[in-house]
Amino acid sequence: MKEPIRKLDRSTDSGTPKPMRLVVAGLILRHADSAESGTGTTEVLICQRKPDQPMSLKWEFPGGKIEPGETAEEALARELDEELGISATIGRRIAQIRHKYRNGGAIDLQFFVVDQFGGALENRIFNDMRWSPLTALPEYDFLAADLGLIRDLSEGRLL
Ligand code: 9L3
Ligand code: MG
Repeated sequence: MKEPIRKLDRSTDSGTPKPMRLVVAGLILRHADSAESGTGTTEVLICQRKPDQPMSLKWEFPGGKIEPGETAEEALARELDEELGISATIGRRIAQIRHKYRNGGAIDLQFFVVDQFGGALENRIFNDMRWSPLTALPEYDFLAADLGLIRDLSEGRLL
C-alpha cells in the first residue's frame, strides 16, 4: 500500500498543527553461536547519536525520515547505505508506533527487520555502534520513541 507522504497531526490545539514526520528504522540482526551451550543468541545493531545531534548520545536503531516519493523500504535502504555503508535487503515490518514530543511535534515510526545485507558495516555518522543481545537492550539509554519496542524485544516478543 502506498503511504501518503505527509500527514498532519491535529491533536494539539496550540495553533498550526505540526507535520507528522514519517520515519523508518532497521533492526539489523545477527545470530551469534555460543560454543559452550550450543545455543544461539540473537544480536541487533544499535547506534549512538553524536553529541552535536538533537537527542545527543541517545541510542537508536539506525534509520531516518522518509523523503517525498519514497516507499518506507526505499527510505530505509537509502538511510542504511548513508549511515552504515551497507546494501540492505529490507525484511518484515515488525512494528509501527506514533510518538509525540512535548513541543507538539510527532513521528510515525516503522521498524523493519534486516537480516541480510551486502558490504561491510562502517560507522559513518554515529558516536558509537555495537551489537547487543536482545536481552541487554534495556541497559542502553534509548530514544523515547524506541522504548516500547525495546521492551518487547528484550522480553522475547516480536522476534
Ligand atoms: N527517530 C526515532 N527512532 C529512531 C530513528 C532512526 C529516528 N530509531 C526519530 C529521531 C528524530 C526523527 O526520528 O526525531 C528523525 O530521525 P533522524 O533523521 O534524526 O535520524
Ligand atoms: Mg538517522
